[in-house]
Amino acid sequence: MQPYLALLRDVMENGVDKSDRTGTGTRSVFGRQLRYDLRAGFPLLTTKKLHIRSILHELLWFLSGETNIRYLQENGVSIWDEWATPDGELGPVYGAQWRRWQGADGQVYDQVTDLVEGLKNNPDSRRHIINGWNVAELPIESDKPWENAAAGRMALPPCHLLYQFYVADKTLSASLYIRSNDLFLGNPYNTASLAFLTHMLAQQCDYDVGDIVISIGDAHIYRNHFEQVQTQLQREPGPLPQLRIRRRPASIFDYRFEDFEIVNYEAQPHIKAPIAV
Ligand code: UFP
Repeated sequence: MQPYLALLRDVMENGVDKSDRTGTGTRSVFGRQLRYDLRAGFPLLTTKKLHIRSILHELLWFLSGETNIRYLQENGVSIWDEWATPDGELGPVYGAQWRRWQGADGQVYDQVTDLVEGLKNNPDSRRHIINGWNVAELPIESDKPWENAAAGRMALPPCHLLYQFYVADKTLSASLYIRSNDLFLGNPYNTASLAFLTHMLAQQCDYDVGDIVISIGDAHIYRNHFEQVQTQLQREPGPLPQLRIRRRPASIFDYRFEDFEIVNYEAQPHIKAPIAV
């Protein structure tokens, strides 16, 4: 996870202090890229224990096309609670765009099904894309995000918005564009989530895993995370864990939480930090 730690240092040393929507204040740089070779191990932070449960349940929830927080709550995941209506609705966030992008012609597009078909049948294609940035359904800027969901708009515009996949030598690589990334809390989650998704797609298509590449627009550290970042930078990273997937489900939509096992994950203690809403 050296690229991540180097980016934290880069932002602390070279970033610009900038105000932001949440009123917290950030130190920020624009345009950075992180690359991890999945063959070298599963890219989970070892300098701070991560909550793998939330990451995996959220990814399975995206893939199911769900946009109500019910499934997450049933599984003890609260990361989306702040944004939902009293009925738990979030409007057409990630899952809806991935599985049910509605065109102006009324046709509904399942980007994940199309992606898997394309990866299997036309691996050399340069069009293996999942796009979450559906302009017509973006939220209207508001200090009451749940009003957007109630009006059929996304409660939040996507942060991880453009996925592209690449096959060469029967090896699958993935690239993700994140327009805005909370480096202390968000980025390690986003990295692990992309790694899980890439492993799942590779298993479904009989490919090996290659690299994941994460490109970030506004890469920021919140002011109230500076101390935690210093603590983390003083820690020595350990060897990466490995991912074991216990069975091969019938499709990309049939994975269950219990199918995944992270082995040899030895991380240093969790570091608490407030989330900016
Ligand atoms: N954020 C991430 N990763 C995510 C996600 C959110 O880092 O996957 F959903 C952070 C980035 C930013 C905030 O700090 O949440 C979103 O605020 P904004 O929409 O103003 O960029």
